[in-house]
Amino acid sequence: MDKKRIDPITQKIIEAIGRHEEFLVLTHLNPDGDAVGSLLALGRVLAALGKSRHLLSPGEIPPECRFLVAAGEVSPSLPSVGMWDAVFVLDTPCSSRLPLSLSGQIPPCKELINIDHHAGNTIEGTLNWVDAKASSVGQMLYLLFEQAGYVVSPDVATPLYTAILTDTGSFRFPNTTSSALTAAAELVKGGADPAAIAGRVYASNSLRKYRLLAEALASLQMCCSGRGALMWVTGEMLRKSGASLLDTDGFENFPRKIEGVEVAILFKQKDDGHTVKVSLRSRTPLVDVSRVAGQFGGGGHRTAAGCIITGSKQFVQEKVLKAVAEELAPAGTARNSATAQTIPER
Ligand SMILES: [Mn+2]
Repeated sequence: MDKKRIDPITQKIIEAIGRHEEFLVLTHLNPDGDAVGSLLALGRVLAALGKSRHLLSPGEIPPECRFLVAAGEVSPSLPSVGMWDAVFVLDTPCSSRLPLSLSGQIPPCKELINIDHHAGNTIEGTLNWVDAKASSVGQMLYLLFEQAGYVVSPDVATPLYTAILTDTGSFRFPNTTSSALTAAAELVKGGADPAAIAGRVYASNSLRKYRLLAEALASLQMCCSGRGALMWVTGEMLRKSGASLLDTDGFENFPRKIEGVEVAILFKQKDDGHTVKVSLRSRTPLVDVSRVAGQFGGGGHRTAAGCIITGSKQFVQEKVLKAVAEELAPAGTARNSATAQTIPER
């Protein structure tokens, strides 16, 4: 990447930051490391620039990201501001993924700045920077700060590094590009400590999570003629282990890591026993699981997508397996995909 080239959209965002004073920063509900890391990093840069900023809580912060958040740094409520100067929406592909406290509405603002790496982003900002080739919004913000000449301090480098680390699945997913690694390396220079961050991110499990995992692993099975694998988390397992659906983060990696598996499916039944959240992962963009999720009103990326289906366990499993089998056909198309286009995972 040519560092001297100033991208017109990032230039416009830098100018918008310069001309406004009062910012609201939003990210998606059920936040992940990219959402939390990006929210905090942008908030801290705005603070360092002497700007007034409000970081709205996107909901419960997942355990692996809690170490990033300072007390009182994100707020569950929105102050009564008639008109914000600018609202940033980060890592959020559509308004239905906005924090629940907003009821799907972005508060009135002079400027809406949409920064995302989901290809199908439908947020209509006054400024839209959507880069589906970026590993994470954390990587995009790194570029923005770098182009603006902001000095990245360790308290900004740490959440940005965490964002890239988690959205690339610890630098293992197909979105682990040289620019993602370059950004990560520069953030390490800026004070992010990879070993310390990994220690916090990957050692944050609760005992109830392992109890739930033990139950769920017993349901693991192959499907789609050995090209798929599936796993269930049922309402009964949640009750038995005392865990919640928040504790299922990373469970999709178990079916996903079985040799020869091209599509991994994690079914998560809500406590009501009637609704199932389905997480789909594909090993390669040549098998497009967002198309499968789309059939049931969901969506996502080609290699990581999800949907919610109402119905019994058996009903939901049959529907999804049929759709996955259709996506997998013709046999063999997903193999030898070294030349496939890289698509961000999350
Ligand atoms: Mn992301």
